[in-house]
Amino acid sequence: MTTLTAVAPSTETATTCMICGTTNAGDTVVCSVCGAPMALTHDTVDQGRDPCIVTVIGDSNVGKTVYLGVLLDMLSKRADQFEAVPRGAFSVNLQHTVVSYLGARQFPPKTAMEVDEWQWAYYQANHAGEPDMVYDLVMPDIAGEALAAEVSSPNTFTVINSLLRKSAGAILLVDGAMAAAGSPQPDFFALKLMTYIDGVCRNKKKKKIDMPVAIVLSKADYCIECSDDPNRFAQTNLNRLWNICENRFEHFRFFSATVVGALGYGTDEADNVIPYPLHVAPRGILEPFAWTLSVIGNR
Ligand SMILES: Nc1nc2c(ncn2[C@@H]2O[C@H](COP(=O)(O)OP(=O)(O)OP(=O)(O)O)[C@@H](O)[C@H]2O)c(=O)[nH]1
Ligand SMILES: [Mg+2]
Ligand SMILES: [Zn+2]
Repeated sequence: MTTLTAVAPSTETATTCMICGTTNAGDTVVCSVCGAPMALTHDTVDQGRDPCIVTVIGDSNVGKTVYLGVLLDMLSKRADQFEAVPRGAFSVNLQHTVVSYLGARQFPPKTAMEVDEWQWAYYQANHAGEPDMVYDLVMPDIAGEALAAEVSSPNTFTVINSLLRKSAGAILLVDGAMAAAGSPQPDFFALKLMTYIDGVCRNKKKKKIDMPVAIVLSKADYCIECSDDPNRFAQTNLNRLWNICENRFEHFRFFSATVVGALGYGTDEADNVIPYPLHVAPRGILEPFAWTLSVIGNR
């Protein structure tokens, strides 16, 4: 008869997760608690340089998963002279899921609230213009509801706090179509997130937050004013957000983005009206990312 015994991670080979601080066995691929790639810790130690974490944040249903999946796909296809190589097969999962859904004319499902269900992508990226500069890019796909919970009662999701503290830059998605329709929700949610970042990243020596934040008005296909002049749109429709950016952030810029060229509508089993992406035509996806990296590189 065989007896099975649970073996604790050996301290000799055990590795501490860079994001949440959990000790994992040496051969673990992703952290057992937060799902962060353990290669991140190994590479940081081996190469002696900090990883470049870019965090995509925003309210639930704003389009984070779709944006991130399409961005990673463009990077791995060498868009705009960027070259990105995935570190670990798990890094390809998010882009694979999003591209498969869009190819089948559907949007991907919403991200689960549980931390260990978030998909992380870890890529080594560089730009043809500066071949010596290699970015260890880490981009997790966070659930909007988890962000909302953490912002309203801090320490509900400690991983979000430590992730933002370690981030070199952030891409904040704001629903441009909802803001254009007069809803105050996008403005208030973005204001809360920026206030949260202000608290987490505050540096006593500097007056303003140094971390670059690219603010992306998503679903620009619904609303042409977002693309025409994102700054003017924000000053008019997202005035609270605009003001906190000016007051507290050293580097911020507004962009607009969309992934669809044409939408169709149908109903699900519960008779809810659902949009279907009939034609995928990404616009403005790469610009916020390229701007964020350029600010990080020049700091
Ligand atoms: N018109 C339009 N709709 C979009 C676009 N991107 C996303 N959507 C819609 O927004 C919905 C939510 O997109 P997701 O990427 O899942 O949103 P999310 O921010 O990841 O949401 P959570 O996972 O709940 O945090 C999709 O199901 C689409 O209906 C876009 O570029 N244009
Ligand atoms: Mg999502
Ligand atoms: Zn972890």
